[in-house]
Amino acid sequence: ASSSTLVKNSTNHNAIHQPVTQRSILLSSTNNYLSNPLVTRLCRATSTHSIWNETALPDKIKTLDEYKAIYALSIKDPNRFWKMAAECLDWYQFPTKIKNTEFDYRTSRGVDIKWYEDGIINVCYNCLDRHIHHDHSIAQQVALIFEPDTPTESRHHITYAELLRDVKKFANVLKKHGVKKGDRVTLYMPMVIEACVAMLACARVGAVHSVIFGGFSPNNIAERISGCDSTVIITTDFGVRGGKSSPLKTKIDQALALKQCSNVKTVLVFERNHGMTELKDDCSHLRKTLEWTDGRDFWVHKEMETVNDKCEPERMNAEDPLFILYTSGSTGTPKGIVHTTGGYLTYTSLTFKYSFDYNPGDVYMCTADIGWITGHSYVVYGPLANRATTVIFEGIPTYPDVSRYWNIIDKHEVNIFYTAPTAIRSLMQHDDAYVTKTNRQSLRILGSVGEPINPEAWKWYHSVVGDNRCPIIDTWWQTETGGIMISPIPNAWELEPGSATFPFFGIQTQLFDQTTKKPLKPPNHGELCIADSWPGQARSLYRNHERFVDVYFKTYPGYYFTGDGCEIKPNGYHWITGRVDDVLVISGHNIGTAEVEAALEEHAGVTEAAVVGYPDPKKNQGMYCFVTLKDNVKPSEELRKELIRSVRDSIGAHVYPDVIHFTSNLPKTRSGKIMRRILRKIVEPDTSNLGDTSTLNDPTIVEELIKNSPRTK
Ligand code: 6R9
Repeated sequence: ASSSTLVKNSTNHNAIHQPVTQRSILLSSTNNYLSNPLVTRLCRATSTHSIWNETALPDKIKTLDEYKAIYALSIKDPNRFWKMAAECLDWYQFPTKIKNTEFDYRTSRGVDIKWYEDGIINVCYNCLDRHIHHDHSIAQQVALIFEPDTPTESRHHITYAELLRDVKKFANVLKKHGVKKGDRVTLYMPMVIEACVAMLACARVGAVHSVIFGGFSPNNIAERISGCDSTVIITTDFGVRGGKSSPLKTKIDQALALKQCSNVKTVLVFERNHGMTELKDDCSHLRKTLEWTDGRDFWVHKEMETVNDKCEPERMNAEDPLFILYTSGSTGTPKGIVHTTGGYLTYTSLTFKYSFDYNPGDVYMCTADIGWITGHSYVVYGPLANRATTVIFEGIPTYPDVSRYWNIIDKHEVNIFYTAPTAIRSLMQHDDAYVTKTNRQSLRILGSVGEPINPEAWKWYHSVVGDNRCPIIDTWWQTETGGIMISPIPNAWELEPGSATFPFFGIQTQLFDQTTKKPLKPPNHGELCIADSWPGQARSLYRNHERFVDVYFKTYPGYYFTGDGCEIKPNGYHWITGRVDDVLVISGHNIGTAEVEAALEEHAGVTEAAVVGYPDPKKNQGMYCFVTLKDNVKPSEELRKELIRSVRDSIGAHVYPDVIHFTSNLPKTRSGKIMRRILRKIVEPDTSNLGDTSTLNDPTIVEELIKNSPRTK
């Protein structure tokens, strides 16, 4: 079959779209969407005339009213809404069934999620071929801009045509090594263009990729390879970050030496930045030290010479798995989150388009590593599906100095920049001049993801980085949700520092009381659940549907449980208050640790704070605050008192930090999340079994904290 048989789905299938006014949506609706107070409020506030034509989704969401109108429709008639969303992609066969989902584990069907189930589509085709197919001039548009760890003058740009050619050739290399539709392929790659090539090539041939973050150790790698029975590994010889090289291929060798990985037949090794001879550090001196297993290990650049550049995309069912991604950090064995094809691409594509207000020609940069979900959804799939130009950054924000991000923004004239609060907090502790000496006039939109962004960091990001000009798009979502769930739409409504504002189309938030397990009507604060399915959500855990149901669907039957706390204010704005296991109950008061952290971080001397509880016979729990200070600030008794005072001033007199522990660093996962699980154990104190600390950025910090904690003395 040739790709020319693909249909561009516009209005050429059966549905007759009746123009429906908002009033008629409101009045004619009999289903329970109206019982959702948020929806009711949104509908009531909406004008009575239709503000969009309702036959196709608009290119942009410009106003709150427009959002409200579309949101109301997306909840009232998800089949219609998500059909229109799917029309933004090209399908070999457009689905006749849109939504077919069950969240209630107590039913005979059980938890079961299917979207577009009879649709046939290929993700790689939609990210690459499609754009060129519809407009030949796109072939010459830059798809990826590579920014190497060492900021050299040289630019490495790759166009859509070049990326497609490389992907097709590499897809043929995969086929040559026996990779077939449905096979699992593990990627262990740094942030280089070749990582995108490898992911897209898997998608092209229908293989299921499992990307492991480049910082993981051989034991963790082995666990993740055997967990999904990968027989083919894709890696690079080396990765370079912050001026240091890391021997990725050697770590794979060590992982494969472990018994559980004996099924691996093939290791495909990219040369770091093959052919980029102008790079100062091309690792050629290290290459000589590599061990090589003949018959198992292959250089990709040599394999690429043996294949041609013709490769038809595999026709995939919408519900065929696209990738597995192991989630980081918490207890137990890692969870292999499974995402599928049609719904995932529809969702990441639409959220990218609206949340970042992407315009053709914009340069977009997301600093997340492709080893995390943000790298999957908003470095690779979402941007490419929208024909974006994306900067792939190999390095770290502090190398060669703390101006690096802002220099990259100037160098490539980045318009949309998406990063994490942990990076913002680490950069804001240095002199503002590191930012202000750069131009940054190209910036239009600033995004945030990964943790609650405290108002201090939000304001710094907004005023210092964005010159008070760029909206801060605080996007709340999870590996399990596939894409952005709660986020502002740029310039469509007012922002409040620290609030992710409103749910995306089709997302029905519902709060519950942690103790009574009863639903709560906003305005309120409770545990955040999602009432109905959306196309981007994970379908299961790899070969462990039972655990999937246990973790996400048992706490509140009929709902997806996020594990996060949320406050919905009277104006409908959503404030994520952190993981619900981070709520402290002190003398009958519920206190969100994120709130206390934000209060501490408002103090001019503080860089970052992490607050956990410990058992206290009188108050139920005591409050323990780990605090890191700015370069020039010294810990003192005076400062301790000041911090306690500012917490009480900011939240209330009932909130009293019992311990302030000044430290040089905090235990974080490599994606930058503070591991509160470990901090909780330290202060309990229960340091005999700290669980898995191997995913920490700097495991030695744990010993130091134990040594200096008054609770372990
Ligand atoms: C995308 C990603 C998910 C958890 C999530 C929440 C926290 C992410 C946030 C946020 C507040 C935001 N989180 N974004 N909290 N505001 N904008 O990070 O996925 O690595 O699976 O983490 O991260 O606690 O539950 P993942």
